[in-house]
Amino acid sequence: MRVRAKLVLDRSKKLYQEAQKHLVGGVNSPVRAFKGVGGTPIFMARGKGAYVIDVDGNRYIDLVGSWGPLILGHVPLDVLNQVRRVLRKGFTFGAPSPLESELAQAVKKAYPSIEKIRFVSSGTEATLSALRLARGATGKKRIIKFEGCYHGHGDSFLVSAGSGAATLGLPDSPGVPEEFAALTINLPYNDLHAVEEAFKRFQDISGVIVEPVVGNMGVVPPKPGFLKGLRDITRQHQALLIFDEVMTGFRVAHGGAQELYGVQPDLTTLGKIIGGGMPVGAYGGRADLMSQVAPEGPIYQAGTLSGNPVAMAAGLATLKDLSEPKLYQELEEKAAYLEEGIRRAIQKTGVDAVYQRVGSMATLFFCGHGVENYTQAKDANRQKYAKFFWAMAQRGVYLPPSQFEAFFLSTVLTQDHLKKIVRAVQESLSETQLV
Ligand code: HOZ
Repeated sequence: MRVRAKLVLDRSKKLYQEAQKHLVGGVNSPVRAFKGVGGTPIFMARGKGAYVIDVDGNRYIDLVGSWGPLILGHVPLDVLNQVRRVLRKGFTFGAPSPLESELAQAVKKAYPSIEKIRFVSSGTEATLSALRLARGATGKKRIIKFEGCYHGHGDSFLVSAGSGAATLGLPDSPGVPEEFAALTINLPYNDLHAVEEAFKRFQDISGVIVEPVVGNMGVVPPKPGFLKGLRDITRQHQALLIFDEVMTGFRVAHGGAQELYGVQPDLTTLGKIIGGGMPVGAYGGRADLMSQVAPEGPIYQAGTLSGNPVAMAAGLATLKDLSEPKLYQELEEKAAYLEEGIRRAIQKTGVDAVYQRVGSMATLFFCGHGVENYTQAKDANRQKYAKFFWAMAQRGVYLPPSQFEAFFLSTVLTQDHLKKIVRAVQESLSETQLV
């Protein structure tokens, strides 16, 4: 693997200095400030296929993929063409347009639990709206979430939250009134007993929201029976089960985690891939629930840019490409090849690390044990991850700048890319060992 003598980031440094004068922390989303790995945030100039190229001209194999949406890599031709086609006709109408139903049908076909859907503009908007619906439909106030799961930045979810909140050590944000936080019951992931106990204790639980495979404390799979157990308990207590599949939707399988694990939730939230790189979110589920949303029902939610043709076109073109039957099998093979290489590298170097993967999402945790919940995730050595991150960047591989985020693989990774990544991991782990 060619190691750059020194990763030159002069332009990134200049741009970051300037950005800090105008943008909060120089960024528009906290993890991008690189507090999790130190150093200067890398400013990106463009992406092409499996690569992302920074403003100093350094080229990296991209394992972030804009945090998940870019499953087809950067600027896939089919998506570009569809976006170009609609752009000429108008960016947004604030009125119904034909592609909304087409995308709805494409999503419903892959997610039988979704009988009706509402498009919004971000994952955060989707989870907030799903929670309002759960409360409105059940007439109950409380919600169960799991420590280290991240469901966007809504008040009810910023309690023991993962992702950037975990990276910055701000899992409970100031500004969330304690009266709101009190309605969120936080439990350890993968702990069904805790869920049963909570339902015994509180009679007013509207639902359980869960990342069916966690991506936001790093990748943590559900233990066998966990999701099915949540399904049974919520049914028993007339509470709703909400799968937050913003990350896992069209990612861990075409039909998401609900297909992979064979558990049907009442409501699902989606985002990322269904917008093909454009800002999008969605919530959907049982028709009797969704029909309680305005204008069919009284539960209010609206959005100026919801269902805009550009996002719908990008999403549709992406889902069309993803409907190719062999694609997920091939992606799985690539991800498995990478996993094997990384596991070998861990063995060879003797570094205390574990690689956890579900489909094309994965995390290399720098700790000597498997991770099943947030307490265990927090054991990971973040200094080592930071060292590893920069060693990989030096070797032309761009990783998430935080231990508590996921690697996302894309379909355009070739055998050659994968070999390069494995070699970079082997060398970077050796360097990391010296920390
Ligand atoms: N919280 C996002 C990933 N889990 C990061 C979003 C971003 O910085 O773009």
